[in-house]
Amino acid sequence: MNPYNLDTLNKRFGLAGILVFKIGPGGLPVVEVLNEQASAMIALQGAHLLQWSPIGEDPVIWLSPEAKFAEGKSVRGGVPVCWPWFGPHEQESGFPAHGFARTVPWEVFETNANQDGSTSIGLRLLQNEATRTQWPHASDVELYIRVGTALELDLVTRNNGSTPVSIGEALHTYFQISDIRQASVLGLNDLDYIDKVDGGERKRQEGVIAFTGETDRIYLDHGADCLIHDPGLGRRIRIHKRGSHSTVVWNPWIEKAEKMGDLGPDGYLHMLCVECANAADDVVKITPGGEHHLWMRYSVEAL
Ligand code: TA6
Repeated sequence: MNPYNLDTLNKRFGLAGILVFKIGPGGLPVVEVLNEQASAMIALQGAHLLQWSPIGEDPVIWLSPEAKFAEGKSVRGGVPVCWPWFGPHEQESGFPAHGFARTVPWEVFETNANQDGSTSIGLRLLQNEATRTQWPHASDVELYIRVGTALELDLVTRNNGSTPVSIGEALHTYFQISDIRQASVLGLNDLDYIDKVDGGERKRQEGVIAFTGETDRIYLDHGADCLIHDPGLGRRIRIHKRGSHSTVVWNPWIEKAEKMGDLGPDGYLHMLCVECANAADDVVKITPGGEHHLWMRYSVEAL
């Protein structure tokens, strides 16, 4: 069922010359933003940011050339919202990996043309029988997106129930890079991480992260900035965050990418996931009536 009426959405939330609702890839409704600072595209399904490019800058967010767009299916690339768990569900193997948030409809409840020239959009997950079956807790989840020279995302979970709830979450961002073999990630040295490529072994990061094969790590107890260094594009992407205690670093490399089948030829070379998360040991407990913010800002710096 498609809960979106584009005419109504444009009447209520459209911003003339800046923000418009339209049919996007695969027939999925999207909101397109073009302001004086940047352009972006967000699918209403999953509140899934698909594209973000500051004016004059190469795209910062990677979207697979072979991404599939279909109702109820996750999209390869962009910023998938992983909620209310990260990875496989602890008890129910039949529940979707990374939770259901990224594959269900979200509704827009506010848009703003901000004084500083950026544009904000607020989206809320539309709960239904399926989501309540998988997540039988009185809660709301909203995503606030601010599109400008920097990109800000704020994933807000509210516990409306009478008992504490624990959530795992991530903004599973695919960053566009020139060549994974030249890229590196700074800011995670001396941290413990779970190495999912090596049976979940716990290890300690020494120095910068370089990439020579499949890499799938959950860095724990990390709240500081990290940087993606991309000499090929002559830039580094700064990831500044609050409310996130884990950082996930993932590149599938050649074999895994081929098995996944939706990264496109050599797609693995041009993408790198660095995800602000609360995963593994870092799941978040929210008290009754409380709320939790997973907030981050991406910005681009010349080398
Ligand atoms: O965040 C890294 C990861 O958990 C990898 O293990 C890999 O499964 C990736 O997410 C992609 O997951 P998806 O369900 O989007 O195919």
